[in-house]
Amino acid sequence: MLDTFSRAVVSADASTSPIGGTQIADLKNFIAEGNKRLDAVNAVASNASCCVSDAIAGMICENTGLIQAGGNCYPNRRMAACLRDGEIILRYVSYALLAGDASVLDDRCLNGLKETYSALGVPATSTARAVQIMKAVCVAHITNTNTPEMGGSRYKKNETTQGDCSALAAECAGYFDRVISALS
Ligand SMILES: CCC1=C(C)/C(=C/C2=NC(=C\c3[nH]c(/C=C4\NC(=O)[C@H](C)[C@H]4CC)c(C)c3CCC(=O)O)/C(CCC(=O)O)=C2C)NC1=O
Repeated sequence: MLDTFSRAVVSADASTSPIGGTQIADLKNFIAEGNKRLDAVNAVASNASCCVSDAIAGMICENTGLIQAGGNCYPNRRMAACLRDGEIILRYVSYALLAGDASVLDDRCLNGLKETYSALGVPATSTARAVQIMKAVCVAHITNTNTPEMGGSRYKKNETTQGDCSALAAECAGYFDRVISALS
């Protein structure tokens, strides 16, 4: 797996060039925004169980056939596997966000997942829907725009310094999009 720093080294080495001015500027920015990034990772990780259960519940609400005989979340053994997969995906997205690089997500989570799912009959469109909901939840938590209306009884505001986290929210959204495109 790579992070922002090792990625800069690999790219430079591939063209046998030294680390140049623009890479240094990018790395400088990565360091300068480091505390923001840690807050964003914390916003995702500390709301993980709420995020996963909300996404899987939402997916099932929209398609109750999933929990009826013949559905891929039936019986409870499959429901548990689905919740666990939601947690796994969210965990690897949070690692990618910490590293500033998607390789950990690609190599350790997404590699071969589409094939596993099609072999087991796990429906890709339903998985994509759950991932979309997790994306919306995480973007709201990173930008601290989650509302009591959407959070219900589990509403919790993150205690962070206010600032512009739109770039980190977009980066995180991109990792979720990567999951969806790897499965479709
Ligand atoms: C390291 C990374 C990693 C990943 C990503 C992973 C995924 C993964 N999910 C699996 C199963 C599964 N995954 C699901 C998931 C779902 N079913 C649905 O209807 C929903 C759409 C969806 C939840 C969102 C289900 C139900 C199974 C069990 C399928 C079965 O046994 O019939 C399996 C087969 C083995 C098992 O049941 O544990 C793997 C390998 N395992 C890993 O170690």
